[in-house]
Amino acid sequence: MTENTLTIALSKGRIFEETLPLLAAAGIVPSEAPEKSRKLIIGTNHENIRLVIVRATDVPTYVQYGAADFGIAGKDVLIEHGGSGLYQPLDLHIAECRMMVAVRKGFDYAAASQPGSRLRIATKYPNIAAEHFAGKGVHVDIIKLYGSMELAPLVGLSDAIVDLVSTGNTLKANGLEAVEHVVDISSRLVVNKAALKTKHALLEPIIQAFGSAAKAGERSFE
Ligand code: PRT
Ligand code: MG
Repeated sequence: MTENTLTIALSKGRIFEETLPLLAAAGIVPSEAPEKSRKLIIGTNHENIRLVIVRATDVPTYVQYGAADFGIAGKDVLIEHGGSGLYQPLDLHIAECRMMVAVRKGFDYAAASQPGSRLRIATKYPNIAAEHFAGKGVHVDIIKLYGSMELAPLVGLSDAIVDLVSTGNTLKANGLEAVEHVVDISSRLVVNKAALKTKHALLEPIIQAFGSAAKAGERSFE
């Protein structure tokens, strides 16, 4: 791509939905909704700005390698990925949730998580989980899963899970309960470090507009 074009990496679903108002604040309107289209590259009302629709966990990779100039990714994804090659100027306060430890209702987590004890943890977030339990002095066997973590304690795959919780409905529907807070999660703007220099004139007003819109959104929840 040339220096006067911009490629933005976004995932479908909640991040796309919650990013639309931020894009609008920067004067950018996608020409179609990714939910309704099978296209992976979506144009906008600006001839030189396009969106690429990727898996949430792939957003940092596209931005790191410069295949996208910037993108929006959850802090969960960014901690697991590591921040290399990425400039993270803004917390956008969208797609907010909490990373929690959860267990089957009735499981005595307090007793099972004493320093020196050993737990089996199923999670999509092995790095975050390992660091959390290392900090508590608890030994863990981590079982990496790619989805539906809630099933693992129900069928004896693990003692506990480390997963994201927003309403708590998924845990409740599966007879699980959150027993420990790991980290608060929200989505961040991530910018390719080289693009920040070579495309500064194009990027700066968008970063400014996202920043103001994110702050305004934050105030409206107070
Ligand atoms: O779904 P897919 O496998 O394609 O990818 P993904 O799950 O990584 O993407 P997506 O779009 O579901 O999530 C994108 C980002 O949204 C995540 O990286 C988080 O930063 C953020 N986010 C905010 C959430 C949630 N809230 C959330 N509740 N991501 C996932 N969940 C899941 C959670 O894992 C659990 O299964 O929703 C379920 C719990 O929700 P409640 O409301 O029942 O508590
Ligand atoms: Mg999902």
